[in-house]
Amino acid sequence: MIGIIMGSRSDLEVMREAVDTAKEFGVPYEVTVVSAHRTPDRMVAYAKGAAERGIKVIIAGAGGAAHLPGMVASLTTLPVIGVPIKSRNSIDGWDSLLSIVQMPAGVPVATMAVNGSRNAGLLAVQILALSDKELGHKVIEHKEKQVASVLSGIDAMKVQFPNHFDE
Ligand code: RP5
Repeated sequence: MIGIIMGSRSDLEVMREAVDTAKEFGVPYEVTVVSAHRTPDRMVAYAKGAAERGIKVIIAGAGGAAHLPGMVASLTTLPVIGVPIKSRNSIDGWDSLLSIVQMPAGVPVATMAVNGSRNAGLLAVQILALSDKELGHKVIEHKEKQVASVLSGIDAMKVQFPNHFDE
């Protein structure tokens, strides 16, 4: 249901969080390498065939001159979430970020933070949850857990700084 692709196997370290998020929410996913530069024909075949295979949303991570998310978005009507990767050929992540975020009008790519594959996974899950009630409940539970985790951190701080806490 979620197609997770990346420009190189070297991107997997970052993209693993998107995979882990799909697993955590029990959403089926496929994960593979599709390079816009090195395997352009594979990229076209992947993007054109994704919807037919049952993919509902694509997460595409790439570093450096990161054409993959935009090119894939140009070839499909599925929503595409782009993850700029700070790869070894990247200028601190800026090149990847700008390549992905600055899409011209007409071909949107939902761009995450640099190396933000956790949020890419969560956004994909939220998109799927629009038409899946059970998944929607899991998203709500996840949000509630986050609130509880922040609140317990605040309690810990109160213990650490008893006289310096403003309620
Ligand atoms: C991009 O170039 C890939 O997405 C990767 O982030 C970067 C480096 O690729 P490798 O040289 O490590 O294969 O196309």
